[in-house]
Amino acid sequence: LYVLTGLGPDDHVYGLGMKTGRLDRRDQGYVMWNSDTFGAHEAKDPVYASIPFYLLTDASGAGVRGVFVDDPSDVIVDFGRTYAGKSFFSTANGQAGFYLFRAPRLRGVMADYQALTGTFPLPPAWALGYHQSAHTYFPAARVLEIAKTFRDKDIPCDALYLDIIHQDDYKPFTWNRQYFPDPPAMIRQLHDLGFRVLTIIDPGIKVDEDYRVFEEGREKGFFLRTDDGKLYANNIWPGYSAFPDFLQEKCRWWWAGWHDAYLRQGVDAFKNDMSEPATFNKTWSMLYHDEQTKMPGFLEEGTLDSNVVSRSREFGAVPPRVFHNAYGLYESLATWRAQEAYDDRRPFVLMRNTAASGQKSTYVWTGDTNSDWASLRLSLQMLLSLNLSGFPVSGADNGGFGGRCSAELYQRWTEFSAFSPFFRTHYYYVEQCLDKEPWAYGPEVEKVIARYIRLRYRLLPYFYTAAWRAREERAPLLRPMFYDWESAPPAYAAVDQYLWGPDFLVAPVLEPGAKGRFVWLPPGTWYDFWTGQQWTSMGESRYIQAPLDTIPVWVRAGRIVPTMTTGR
Ligand code: MIG
Repeated sequence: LYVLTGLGPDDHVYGLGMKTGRLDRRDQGYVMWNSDTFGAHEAKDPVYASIPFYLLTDASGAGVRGVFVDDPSDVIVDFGRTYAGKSFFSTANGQAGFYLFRAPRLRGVMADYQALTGTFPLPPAWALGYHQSAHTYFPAARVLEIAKTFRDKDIPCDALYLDIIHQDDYKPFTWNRQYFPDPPAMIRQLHDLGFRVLTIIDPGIKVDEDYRVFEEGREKGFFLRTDDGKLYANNIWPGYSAFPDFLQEKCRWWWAGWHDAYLRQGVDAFKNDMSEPATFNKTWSMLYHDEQTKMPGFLEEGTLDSNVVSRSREFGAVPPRVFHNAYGLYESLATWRAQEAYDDRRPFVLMRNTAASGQKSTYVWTGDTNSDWASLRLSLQMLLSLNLSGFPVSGADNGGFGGRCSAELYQRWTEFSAFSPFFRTHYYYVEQCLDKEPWAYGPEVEKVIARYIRLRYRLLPYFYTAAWRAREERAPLLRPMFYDWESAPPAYAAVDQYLWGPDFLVAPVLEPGAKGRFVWLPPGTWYDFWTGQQWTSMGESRYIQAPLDTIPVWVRAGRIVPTMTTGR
């Protein structure tokens, strides 16, 4: 299927969720193919998630259009990159499932898209607090030490994460008993200290006859097979591994059931990783189907081989090219269901890969970002775009995942993350990577980091309410300026600032060494959040001072900001 449409001279294009490049997708082209892209830079495509929904607007007030290509295969979209003045999408799948939207305003198209594909569930309140995570949080003593340090220092924090090293030999649903001899006891202590505990779950199940998850899955026919009916395996963290066929509903229920042991031990929620799905053996060398697009045709990241077949009662036999982008989405349904079936908690599933409609069972983080300034800027773009694509509760690893984060970047990034929807620090363990606990950079930096974490909690009643409203209104939580000022041309240029919820105007500092920055103050009256000074703007740009410990923030006049004390 190949659909070519005109692109007006003044059209702006937004959407596609987590993608690189500029927020305005005009003159850019993208491939939908969920990929494990460690350290993705600004020009890398595809990355982790694929949401083939986009919006077109020319800011004239003549109306906003939307396109949703309802296809989880390797859809290509292009907005004037290949043909000047023309936009197209194409799918190799040959399915003709696409939807066109039209509404007077952006918000109408966003609401209609979500009426079709779903609206995010309100997360548990703790999910909107501060979270701390690292690849290196083991053994139990280290986890408890981090938890106690937060409490000793009176720095609020709601959740700690255990990464793949908590497992025995990287086998999902097991514990490394050397590092974690008594998980329920450790989790009880963490609960007593006021933390939620999340564990990571990867889909790769080690091929090992002494491993019950593998044995059971094989017996019941729940793993993906090759086209000649053999069990399929590829190399990933545990070594050769089989992959659940999540398109089978029965397989999802079975997978959900394996979470019960964790839940009984006290685990509160889950992070799902590697379900692009990622594999270590690089397999498909050539994928893209449209030579006219001039898209780079090579896939650099490993995934399932092309001879794999999903076989389910629901969908029949489906090749991986077709189900690829939906694999993680179907896994998230199982992870969600496990929590829903267990008790009356609000489920929480954190994932980096997803597809359209994934918003019903997934909160998104932007994957393995670098600790550099370009990645901070890219993260803002990705979060704004996810917010325009139905995924408001999303965040980037605060400070970046891999690489050495400078003290300056760590502070600026934290200032931004405190005013983003999902606020979690997470980092890698390689030697080149510095620790990123709030106190890791010494007392001067700690003061700044702690101040922003505390501020986040002070403002939680406002932001939790904002989340509820975003759900009711199917609106973004991180709002690009043009969401509210659709007919003001500067709003389309001011993509390095945003509204956090409906009433906070935030202009993060995104450059090293900066002592301030230009901010477009939209028409109206604004209160400087720090000084209370009143600014009335006709819609002009002003240079605003921003010393290292200060992120420029204003509150809309005439609004009430509910706050709370944290007892700290
Ligand atoms: O191949 O589990 O994005 O958050 O810490 C890397 C280890 C695997 C990638 C995830 C990251 C996680 C890491 N994982």
